[in-house]
Amino acid sequence: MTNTLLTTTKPTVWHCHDARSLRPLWALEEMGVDYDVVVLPFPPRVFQKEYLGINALGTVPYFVDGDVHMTESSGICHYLVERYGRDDLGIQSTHREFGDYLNWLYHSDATLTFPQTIVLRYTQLEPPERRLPQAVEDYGKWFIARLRRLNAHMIGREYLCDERFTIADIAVGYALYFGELQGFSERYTDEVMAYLQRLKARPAFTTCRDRYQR
Ligand SMILES: N[C@@H](CCC(=O)N[C@@H](CS)C(=O)NCC(=O)O)C(=O)O
Repeated sequence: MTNTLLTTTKPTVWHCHDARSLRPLWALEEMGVDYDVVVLPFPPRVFQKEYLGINALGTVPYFVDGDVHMTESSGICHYLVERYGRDDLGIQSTHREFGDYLNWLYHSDATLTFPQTIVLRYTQLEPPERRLPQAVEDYGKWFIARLRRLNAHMIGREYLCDERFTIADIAVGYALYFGELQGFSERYTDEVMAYLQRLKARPAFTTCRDRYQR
C-alpha cells in the first residue's frame, strides 16, 4: 500500500474509504493481483487539491495500469477481468448471459449509484445552508424504486449471472452496500438483503472495506 502520488508499476487505485473505488479494489482482491492503493481523504478535490493534477475530475476511483488510465469503477472491474484473463469472475461474449452481465455492470453505476450520489451531496457534501431535505427524500425514493429490476431478478438466485459470483455482483453489491450506509437497507426486499449479506461475507470485501481507511 502506498500513500504517495504515483511511484509504481503495479495496477494502482486511488481510493477513499467506502467510495466507489471499493469496486475495483474488491475485484483486485478477489483476483489475487498485486496492486497499490493511494488512500485519499473525502472529497479529495477539497482535502487533497493536488489530486486534481492526477485526475482532473477529482473523483475516485482513479486507476492506472501501465499506459491505461481509467475513472469508471464498473469499467475498471470489466477491464481487470478482460486484461488479466479472469473468466472465472466474468462472462464471455459467447455466453447466453453476456448481455445480462453487461447490463448489470452498467446498471450498477448509471442507474443505481446515480441517485445515491445526490443523496450524499445534499446530506454530507454541501454546507448546512445548502442542504436539501426534499432532494434527499426524492432521490432516496428514486433509488429504492430503481431496485425493482434487481428485486425481481434475485428471487430464487444467489448471484446475478450464471449462478456464480462475478464482477457484476461486485458492481451491484457496492450500490447496495452504499445504500445501506445511507440508511436505505430497511427498504430492501428479503432476497436483496440476503444477497447483500452474502456479498459482504466475502473475505475480499471485508479486507478492502476495513484495510483502507483514512
Ligand atoms: N461514474 C464514476 C463516478 C465516480 C465518482 O463520482 N466518485 C465519487 C465517490 S463515490 C467521488 O469521487 N465524489 C467526489 C467528488 O465528486 O468530488 C464511477 O463509477 O467511478
